[in-house]
Amino acid sequence: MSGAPGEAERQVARVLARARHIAVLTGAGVSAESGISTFRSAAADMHALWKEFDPRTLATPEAFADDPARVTRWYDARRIGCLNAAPNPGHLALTTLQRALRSRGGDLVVLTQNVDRLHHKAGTQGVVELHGNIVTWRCTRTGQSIEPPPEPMPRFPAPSPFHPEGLLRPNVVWFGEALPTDAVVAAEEAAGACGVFMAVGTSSQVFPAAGFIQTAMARGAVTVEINPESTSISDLVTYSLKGRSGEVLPRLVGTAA
Ligand code: BJW
Repeated sequence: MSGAPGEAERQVARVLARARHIAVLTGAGVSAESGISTFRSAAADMHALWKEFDPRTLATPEAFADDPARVTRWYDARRIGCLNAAPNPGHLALTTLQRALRSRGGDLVVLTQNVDRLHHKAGTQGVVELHGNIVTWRCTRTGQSIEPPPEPMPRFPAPSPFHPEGLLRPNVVWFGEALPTDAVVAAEEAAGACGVFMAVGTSSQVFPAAGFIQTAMARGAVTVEINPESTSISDLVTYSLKGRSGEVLPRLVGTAA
C-alpha cells in the first residue's frame, strides 16, 4: 500500500498495537545508524562494504583457505568495530515492542542477518542469528569456540588455542555455507506463526533469509518493509515505509524522542 508516508506509518502503528505475534527480519541497515557499514546500497553517498571489497575474496570458505591472514585481518577489524558499537533507537524500539507483546501474551521474534550482536546489547530476548556472529570465533580443526579479548588480534592468521594446526575463524556464515539448522527452523516457525512480518534494513537479496517473508505471505501475514531505498520486495509488501529504521521504528512504537 502506498500513499502519504504519514498515513501509512499511522496504519502500521495501529497494526503493531493490535498484533500478538510479530516476526522481524533485520539486516545491515538496522545497524547503519550505529556506525556499522552495510554490504550493498544503491545510493551513491552511502558506504557499503561490497562497493569497496569483493565478497568472493573475503566472505567465502575458499577465500579463507586461499589467504587466511587477509581474511582474518579484515574480520578482526570489523569485530573490534562491532564490540565498540552501541545499539541505536531502532534496536531499542524493537526491544520495547517485544516487551509490550510479551506483557499481553504475544511475542516478537527478531531474525537477524547481522553478526554484530547489537540486538542482544539492546536487550532483545531470543534473537535468532541467521548468519552467526563476529564476536565468537572457532577452531578450524576442532570446531571449539572462544570469545577473543576485545583488543585487535596480535597475529594473522590467528592460531587456535585448541589444536596445534588449527586456525581461528569468525563464527559467521560465509557464502556457500549452510545456515545453522536451529536458526533456520526457528525462522520458518516464526514466519509461519506471525500475524505481522517486518523486513527492516535488508536488501532482501541473500537467501535463504530473504525467502522467509514468502512463508509469512503464504500464511496471510501483514507484511511491512522499512528501508530508505526500494528493494525487490517493496512492491510485494502490504506497507513499504521509506525511511531509516532508527527513526521510523521509534515513531511506530511510540519511543521517539
Ligand atoms: C537502511 C538504513 C537505515 C541503509 N535504516 N535501512 C537462491 C537464489 C540465489 C542464490 C542463492 C539462493 N539460495 C542460496 C543462494 C546463494 C547465496 C545467496 O543468497 N546469494 C545471493 C547474493 C545471490 N546464499 C548463501 O550462500 C547462503 N548459504 C546457503 O544458501 O547455503 C546452502 C547450503 C546448504 C547446505 C550445505 C551447504 C550450503 C549463505 C549466505 C551467507 C551470507 N553471508 C553474509 C556475510 C556474513 C559475514 C560477514 O558479516 O561478513 O551475510 S553476505 C552479507 O549479506 C551478510 C548479510 O547478513 C547478508 C545480507 O545483507 P543485508 O543485511 O540485507 O545488508 P545489505 O547491505 O544487502 O542491505 C542493507 C539495506 O539496508 C539496504 O537495502 C539499504 O538501503 C538499507 N539501509 N541504511 C534502514 N538507516
